[in-house]
Amino acid sequence: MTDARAALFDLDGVIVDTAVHHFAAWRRTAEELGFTLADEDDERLKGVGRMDALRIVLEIGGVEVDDATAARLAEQKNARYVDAIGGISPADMLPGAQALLEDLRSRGVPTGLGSASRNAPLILDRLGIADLFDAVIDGSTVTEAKPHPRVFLAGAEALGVAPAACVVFEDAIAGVQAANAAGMTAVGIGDPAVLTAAAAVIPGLHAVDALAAHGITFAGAARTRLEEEHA
Ligand code: B16
Ligand code: MG
Repeated sequence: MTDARAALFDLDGVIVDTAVHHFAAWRRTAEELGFTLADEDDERLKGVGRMDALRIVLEIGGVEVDDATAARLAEQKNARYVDAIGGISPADMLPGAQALLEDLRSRGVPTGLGSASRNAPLILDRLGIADLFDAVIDGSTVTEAKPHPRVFLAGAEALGVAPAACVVFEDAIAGVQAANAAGMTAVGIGDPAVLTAAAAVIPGLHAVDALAAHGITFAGAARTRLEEEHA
C-alpha cells in the first residue's frame, strides 16, 4: 500500500509526447553519420540526458568521435529538436495530464516535475502548465542523469516530502530505475512488458484511477474524503 503525499512527474512521454521529436532528431544525427536507428532503439534513448543519449546513438552505430565533435552533434540535435517542438501547444498534452495536475492541486497534494530535459521549462511554458507544479527539477538543475535518483530526490526535497511518500509517473526504463533507486513508488506509463520494474503500469494519466486497485492512493484524496464525510 502507498498512500502518497506528493506526485512527481516525468515530462516527455508522460505529460506531452515529445519523445517522437527527440527520436526523429537522433535519427537524423545517425543518418548523417552513416547508419540507421531501429524503432526499438527509442526505448534506450528515453529519459536519459542529452550527452548520454548521444553516447548510446554513437555506440549503436559503432562510431567514435572526439569531445568537440560530440558537443557539436549534441548541439545540432538539440537545435533540430527545439525547432520541431516550436509549434507545441496545450492541445499536445497527453490525455489526463492537465486534469490530474489540477485535481492534485485542488486536493492539496504537492506536485513536482523531474525531467532529464534542459528544455523542460520552455515546454511547460508553451503548454501553459508551469504554475501547476510546486517544484521543477530538470536537466539544467541536476547533472546526474536518470537512472541516477538525484532528479527525483531533489524534487522530494523541494516539496518537503519524504521519498517513501512520493509516487513517480515515468514512461522510461531509466526513469523507473531512478524512481526505485530513490525509494519511491514508480508508476509506469506505457507497456507493462517494457516497464517491468514499475510498481504498477497504466496506459496514461487518464487511467490514474486504476492505481487504487494496486494499493496506490494519494493522502490528499483520503483527507478530502474524510473531510467530506465529516462536513
Ligand atoms: P534535452 P524526460 C528526457 O526527458 C527525454 O526522455 C530524453 O529522450 C532526452 O534525451 C532528455 O530528456 C534530455 O532532453 O536534450 O531536451 O535536454 O523524459 O526526462 O522528461
Ligand atoms: Mg520520459
